[in-house]
Amino acid sequence: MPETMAQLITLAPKDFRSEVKPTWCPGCGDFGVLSATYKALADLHLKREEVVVVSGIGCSSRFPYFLSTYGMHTLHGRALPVATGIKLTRPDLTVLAAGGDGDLFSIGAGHTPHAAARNIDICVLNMDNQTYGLTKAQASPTSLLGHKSKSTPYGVIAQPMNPVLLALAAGASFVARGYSARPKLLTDMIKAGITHKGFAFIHTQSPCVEFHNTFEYYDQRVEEVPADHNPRDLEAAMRLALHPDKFYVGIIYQNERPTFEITAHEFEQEVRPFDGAAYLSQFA
Ligand SMILES: Cc1ncc(C[n+]2csc(CCOP(=O)(O)OP(=O)(O)O)c2C)c(N)n1
Ligand code: SF4
Repeated sequence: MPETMAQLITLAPKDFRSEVKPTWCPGCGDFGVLSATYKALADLHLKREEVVVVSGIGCSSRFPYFLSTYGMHTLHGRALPVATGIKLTRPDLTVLAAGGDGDLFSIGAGHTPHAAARNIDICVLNMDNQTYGLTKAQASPTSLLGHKSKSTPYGVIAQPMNPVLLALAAGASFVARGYSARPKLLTDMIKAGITHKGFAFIHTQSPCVEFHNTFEYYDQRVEEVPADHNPRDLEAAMRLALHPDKFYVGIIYQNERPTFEITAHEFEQEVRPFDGAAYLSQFA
């Protein structure tokens, strides 16, 4: 088919489904994030070969299998360094990183704030179910105080991490929240995050119906970001993130600054032109 004809074809959400049927439990919140991603990619008129989805390990990290785009299921906690490498090498691609609260805030917690600070242009889909679903429900860094699990039979005694506050404090240039049970809003957040030039962090409450079903809990607490909220105001964004009872969904913060791949490229070109032959001669 001529290139021009191929360009005219717009893919439907179903075209982003792979042949692999999701292995998640029926009702798992991650289905909502996956459908919203199919819809967002189709709405943005992206082609399958223009997108790479990278993940770590966990139920949520099975994400790349279920998309017909390029994908990489890496090591536990290592989605962001791999996604960063892909974006640096191929800045033309849309790079998504998918992972759970464990993957991004336990074992991968060393990478998340640094990727945000660098402002690498990738979009992170964090599916937070407040537990380690894959390994059968140990407590995670976002489990609430008192949460009983196999690893905390008397209840969690540590304060939970606040992923939205952490992303804001680390310097993410786009921070949004979604909820699996609100697919339309979640699709809009994913579209906005992909379109944003810089590190986009989308925190989604995505309940684990098998071990820690919090749908009812979040149904009672989820509220849209107030209409008069200014997403460029970092302090106002932090106040929303810190609200003790409400769980604000929508764009919490957005600002523009140079992305890491552009700064790195300019550095290579202007500050330290790379002499490949001289570099290799050190190892001769
Ligand atoms: C190096 C390493 N340590 C531990 C594990 C075991 N492990 C697999 S998934 C997981 C936690 C997953 O939790 P989360 O990222 O929240 O994903 P969920 O399954 O809840 O979607 C752990 C501890 C592993 N696979 N590799
Ligand atoms: S164990 Fe929980 S997180 Fe994993 S697929 Fe089942 S419902 Fe989803």
